[in-house]
Amino acid sequence: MSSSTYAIAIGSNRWGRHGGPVAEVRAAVAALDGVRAVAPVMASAPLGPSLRRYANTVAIIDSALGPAALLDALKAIERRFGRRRGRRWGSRVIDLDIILWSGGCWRSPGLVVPHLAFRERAFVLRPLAAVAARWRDPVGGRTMRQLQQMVDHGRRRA
Ligand code: A4P
Ligand code: MG
Repeated sequence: MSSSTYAIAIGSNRWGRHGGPVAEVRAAVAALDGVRAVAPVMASAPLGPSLRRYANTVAIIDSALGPAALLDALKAIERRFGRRRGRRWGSRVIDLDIILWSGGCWRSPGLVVPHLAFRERAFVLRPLAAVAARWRDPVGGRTMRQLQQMVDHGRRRA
């Protein structure tokens, strides 16, 4: 039974056993259950101290799991892909973040949904708007299209 829909952000900026970052991102999409839509894989400059460019996408999935159980499943995929715990924002083979949940807001130890930083991140909002343009942020009520335009507009003015 599928009871929830989620938007999952996927990022990679290291080679892994599947290949380069784009191949790792595609392999992570293939490892997810219940995929309904996948945005184009997009390249972006790293935000933070890492120097390696990222491949990013967003997948929309249906799942019977609640947010905490889904995070456990995503972390299991990260481990399978050989992700090592290291410096925050360090290079990584795969990073899977829960951005949105159809149930709205969630907060428990180790998990906050919507993801706290996604509204400032073009590398999340561009692919997200490509597959969920009309999904509304439960905090503030803006659509993903609006948030993406705000981030792109801010960047042009900066
Ligand atoms: N956590 C809390 N809320 C969530 C959520 N909604 N989804 C907790 C997933 N995890 C959530 O994350 C740290 C902890 O956050 C998790 O254990 C979980 O309990 P992590 O993935 O283990 O560590 P991290 O990735 O180093 O930290 P974080 O904060 O996830 O890093 P970010 O913010 O994801 O940044 N530049 C480009 N261009 N593209 C990128 O994809 N990614 C990052 C990583 C930096 N720069 C980037 C990109
Ligand atoms: Mg993460």
